[in-house]
Amino acid sequence: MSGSRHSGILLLVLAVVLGSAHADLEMNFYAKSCPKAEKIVQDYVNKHIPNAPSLAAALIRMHFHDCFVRGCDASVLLNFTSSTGNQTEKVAVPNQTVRGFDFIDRVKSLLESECPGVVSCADIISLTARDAVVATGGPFWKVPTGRRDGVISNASEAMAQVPPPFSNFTTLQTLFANKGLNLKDLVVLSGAHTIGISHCSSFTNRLYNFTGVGDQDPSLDSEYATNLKANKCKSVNSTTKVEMDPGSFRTFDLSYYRLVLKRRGLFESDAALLTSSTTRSFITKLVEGSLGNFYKEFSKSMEKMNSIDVKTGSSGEIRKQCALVNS
Ligand code: HEM
Ligand SMILES: *[C@@H]1O[C@H](CO)[C@@H](O)[C@H](O)[C@H]1NC(C)=O
Ligand SMILES: *[C@@H]1O[C@H](CO)[C@@H](O)[C@H](O)[C@H]1NC(C)=O
Ligand SMILES: *[C@@H]1O[C@H](CO)[C@@H](O)[C@H](O)[C@H]1NC(C)=O
Ligand SMILES: *[C@@H]1O[C@H](CO)[C@@H](O)[C@H](O)[C@H]1NC(C)=O
Ligand SMILES: *[C@@H]1O[C@H](CO)[C@@H](O)[C@H](O)[C@H]1NC(C)=O
Ligand SMILES: *[C@@H]1O[C@H](CO)[C@@H](O)[C@H](O)[C@H]1NC(C)=O
Ligand SMILES: CC(=O)N[C@H]1CO[C@H](CO)[C@@H](O)[C@@H]1O
Repeated sequence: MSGSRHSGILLLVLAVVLGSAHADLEMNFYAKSCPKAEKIVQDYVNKHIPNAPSLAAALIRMHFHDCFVRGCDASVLLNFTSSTGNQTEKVAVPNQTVRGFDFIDRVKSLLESECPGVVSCADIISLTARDAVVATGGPFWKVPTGRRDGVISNASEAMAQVPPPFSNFTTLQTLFANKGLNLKDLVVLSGAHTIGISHCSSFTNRLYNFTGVGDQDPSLDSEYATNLKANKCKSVNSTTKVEMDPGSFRTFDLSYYRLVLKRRGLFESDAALLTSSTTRSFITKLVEGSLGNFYKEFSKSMEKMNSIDVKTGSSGEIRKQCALVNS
């Protein structure tokens, strides 16, 4: 290979590296443009989450649903776009139980008063979810910023890309791999089910009519199923909400994994983590403490999740209102 061809390639590589470095997220991206931004988010969260700790669960779930569709670009917040009308991600079944939209709107208005048009809704979701989990005593993870907001939000994409609660192992593996997340990330991030609630409707098929013959899911502990039917989810269409990690649903701990091992995970997707020897062994090791510290592993996986397909540089926009694209 000739020297000049070499240097041509070198220049090309350099250009690619510099180009992408320019468009990366960075820690404290708003240091110059809105120096108080991250503090404003954190203060608001610290003021309000202690009175409404269940919102921490809602916000980290919103963050997950946002990142899994078109990247972490706040597409989950849009009410309307010109291409999809009102058939945005919010309307899709998995999003019907997403909560916390007003909380994000309130944080956004504080930031708009401080520095109009500077801080993206996508960064607000990422920061708020992290700060809310920390405010309830959960793990801390790094949130580099500089995400920009998307202008498309499509319900069909949410239906296809956010894993449904009846996912089997293969589906989970595929949907996570599509976002650059591996089996360890799948197990570790599913650990977020240590906090928060579920509507009965997300799993009553397992209790009442698993295969269409009025049967129960054999992979769910039958004593637990009987208890749920008697006390919580009294019919297949029950609108009741239940703690996913009963007794410990506000504490970010390993008890979700202990429940899964006892076949007491609420969703088929929780149970599915036992059907692969790889993921089952991750769970056993997490519980034993031999996979490393849960908070540390959770943080590593969150740092991957919060940078999925982010829009940076000049792509996307900084929305003025989180529910609407700028006109
Ligand atoms: C592995 C695939 C996953 C599936 C199939 C799944 C499914 C679900 C479902 C069906 C609910 C209950 C919704 C309701 O009925 O109200 C739920 C709740 C929740 N999920 Fe997941 N999830 C998954 C992964 C994740 C991940 C990766 C996170 C975050 C890192 C997460 C965080 C949560 C939280 C915190 C709640 C409670 C929300 C609340 O209290 O409002 N989930 N999930
Ligand atoms: C967006 O829709 C929500 C209901 O999902 C509503 O509360 C909110 O006011 C709407 N926001 C805008 C700006 O239209
Ligand atoms: C929404 O996404 C679906 C599935 O990817 C696609 O077929 C459809 O064309 C999209 N709708 C719009 C209006 O872009
Ligand atoms: C969505 O838009 C359709 C027509 O475009 C309208 O009929 C329907 O009421 C709207 N739904 C909501 C929830 O706004
Ligand atoms: C997993 O679920 C998918 C989608 O419902 C289905 O196509 C596939 O056959 C299932 N795989 C196994 C191993 O059951
Ligand atoms: C169970 O599902 C089947 C098939 O969808 C339906 O025909 C049957 O009525 C259901 N049974 C009960 C008890 O809900
Ligand atoms: C539950 O809701 C479904 C869908 O809305 C409906 O078809 C079914 O008849 C309901 N079942 C019962 C037992 O009310
Ligand atoms: C939060 C939110 O926008 N939820 C919507 C989910 O979709 C249903 C319609 O399918 C709407 O009624 C909800 O408002």
